[in-house]
Amino acid sequence: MDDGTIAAISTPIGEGGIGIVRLTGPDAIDIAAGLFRSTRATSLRAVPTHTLHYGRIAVEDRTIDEVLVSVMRAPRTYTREDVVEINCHGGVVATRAVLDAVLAGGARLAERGEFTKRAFLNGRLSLDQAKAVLDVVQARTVLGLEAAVDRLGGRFSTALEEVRGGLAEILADLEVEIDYPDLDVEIEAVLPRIDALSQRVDVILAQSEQGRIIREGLTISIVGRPNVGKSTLLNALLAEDRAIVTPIPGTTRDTVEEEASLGGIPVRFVDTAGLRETIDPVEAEGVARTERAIDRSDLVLCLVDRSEPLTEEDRALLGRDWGVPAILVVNKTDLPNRLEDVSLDAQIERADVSAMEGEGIEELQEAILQRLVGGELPTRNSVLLLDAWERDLIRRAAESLRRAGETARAGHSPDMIAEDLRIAYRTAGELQGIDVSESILDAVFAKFCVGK
Ligand SMILES: Nc1nc2c(ncn2[C@@H]2O[C@H](COP(=O)(O)OP(=O)(O)OP(=O)(O)O)[C@@H](O)[C@H]2O)c(=O)[nH]1
Ligand SMILES: [Mg+2]
Repeated sequence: MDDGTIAAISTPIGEGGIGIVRLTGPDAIDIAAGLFRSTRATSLRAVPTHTLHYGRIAVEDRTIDEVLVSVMRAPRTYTREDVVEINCHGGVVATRAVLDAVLAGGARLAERGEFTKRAFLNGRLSLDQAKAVLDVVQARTVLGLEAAVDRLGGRFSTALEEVRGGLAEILADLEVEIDYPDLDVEIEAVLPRIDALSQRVDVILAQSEQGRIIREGLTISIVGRPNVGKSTLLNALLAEDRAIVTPIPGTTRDTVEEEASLGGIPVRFVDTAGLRETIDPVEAEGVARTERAIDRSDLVLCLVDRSEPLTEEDRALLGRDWGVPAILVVNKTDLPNRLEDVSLDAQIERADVSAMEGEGIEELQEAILQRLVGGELPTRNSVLLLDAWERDLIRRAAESLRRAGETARAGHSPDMIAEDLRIAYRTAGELQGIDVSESILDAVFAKFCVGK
């Protein structure tokens, strides 16, 4: 590992209240001290740890910015190295100039996630926790944030530790049986223990599936012929005046997307251009985009207007196979019903709303959740945020445990039972970050932004 001193701007690029240049490494304090000027006599090199100092950053006699500098000495820091944070006035130019001065002073520009990577390599964070840091930063809903904070607190590693510990105990008993068959260890007694662990891992797997939804979110498209009220419905679902609404058919030309939290799940609602045959090239492109939006949706809201009889276009939509769950939304309940008595029910679920008046919107939201997560709303305790690699390993561990249970039930030898248990044990170890390869580490930290 390159353990020189690194620096980066840790706040978002742009104008803000403050901009922070962060340094970590053996020369962090030295470099900052060389640039720091204050009316006090003490140098930053001599100040106590975890203290804040007011002054200026200057190169030779040219002042770059007025700053507050915090000095934190190893090991009680994020990276376990010496850390200095220079709080600048928020402008882009000033913050960049301070960073340039720090780099000229001997620091190297940090790579993505390098601060957190050092925290991991120096034993301050487990790999699991380092990943949780990323989830905290990228949380899209309050629930996502809570789940990430729980992971940071060690919820996943504790669960893994229990599983791995349980496996080690069973394996130890089986080894005795293998080595000393005469001792006659009760194989039957091992089976319920394997089953209990197997169930435990299945729960982790189910929780990670809910976690996947929380992390990645869901996409819902609102489709229908022109003028049925799609944009009005988008605005009602978002409780915000997001899309343009007019009485003119063909108002929405491009897809309009906005994210909202639905029961803690980040949901991206896509309002689309009304589906119809058209010769207008702009509208035609809009219709093509609608089709692409449908393709990447987890659910489709298929809208009709009840104040007019169904048109051919409506019927075509209603007869369509969406390939994903769909809900028929009958809009404009505030107007008289002119839909002839067609069997709208078919197989498709129905919700009646007045998007304009906000009537029936809550019921629609419930119907959506019912379709997407079976009404089982994810809660803080029911979600585990894992990435695809981790979910895959958990799936494999679950599979090995199931096989071990079957082998034991079939009365096979302790040797054969132990084989599958060993696989599960190794998999759990891999998940705990024991023996992770450099390439996996790089992949993890490359997802971070520079300065984190
Ligand atoms: N009375 C009543 N009018 C509605 C309702 N929802 C939408 N409208 C009206 O219907 C017209 C069309 O609404 P939009 O939301 O623009 O319809 P759209 O489906 O997005 O139309 P395009 O973008 O052209 O495809 C507007 O005049 C809305 O005010 C409703 O629930 N009740
Ligand atoms: Mg519209």
